[in-house]
Amino acid sequence: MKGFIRMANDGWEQGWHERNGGNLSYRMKKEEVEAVREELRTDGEWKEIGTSVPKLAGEYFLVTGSGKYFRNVILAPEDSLAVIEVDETGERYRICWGLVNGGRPTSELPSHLMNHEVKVIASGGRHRVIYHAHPANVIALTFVLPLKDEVFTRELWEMATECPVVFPDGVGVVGWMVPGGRDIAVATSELMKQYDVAIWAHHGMFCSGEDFDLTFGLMHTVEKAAEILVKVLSIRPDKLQTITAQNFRDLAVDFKVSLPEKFLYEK
Ligand code: 2HA
Ligand code: ZN
Repeated sequence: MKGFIRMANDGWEQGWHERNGGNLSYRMKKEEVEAVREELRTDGEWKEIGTSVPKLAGEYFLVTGSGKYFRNVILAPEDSLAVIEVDETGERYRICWGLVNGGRPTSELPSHLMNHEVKVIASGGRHRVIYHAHPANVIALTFVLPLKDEVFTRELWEMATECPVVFPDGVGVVGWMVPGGRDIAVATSELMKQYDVAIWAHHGMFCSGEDFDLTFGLMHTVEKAAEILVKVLSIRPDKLQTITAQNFRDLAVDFKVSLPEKFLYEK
């Protein structure tokens, strides 16, 4: 709970969560559920998730509330956050704790849970955090770069030597879609099979990770690279020099990461 609150507040302080923007979810460990079992209600009404996540049957999540402000999480977590339980079919959830003044879990619950399901499988259960934010520089780039995974990945990698080490699998991009529903959840979770980062054009970004440090750090690294790229493009439209495809291959050897060749095209 402390880690979740700190991450929410750090995101607020970064300026990624205007008003009620963004949402965060954490898949609780069995022992964490047991440690707070006495606090968990079992009389909540079962409600439709709006999609199906059978691999998450019986799992508990700590999530931000719909319409709640990240800015307020640190002041009143019991008002801003909820613990929810997914039913045995993976179709419904119920609120077990929090949202003391009413409300429901994040409007992006279908995307969060479908991403969690994909990541439980892809990471062998290690990934537990899904984070959605509205960082300005990544959003700005979705107006000027082609909305292609290869272009975003390569341009972001070039902006800081550490980038390909932090997100060696690259980033995926979803064209503009109506948020909050199943369609954008399906498109995002499809990308999450390959990537830990999915960018929503003209909206924001989703990151997945094992814990709060890694997931916040991933969002921070991608947004920092985007900020540098915005500055570079603002200073002059063409780079005078950059990190080359061969530089990335050399880096991959020393840093023991594998960088897919689809991102190392000749320009
Ligand atoms: O306002 O960020 O995508 C919450 C959101 C919806
Ligand atoms: Zn959003």
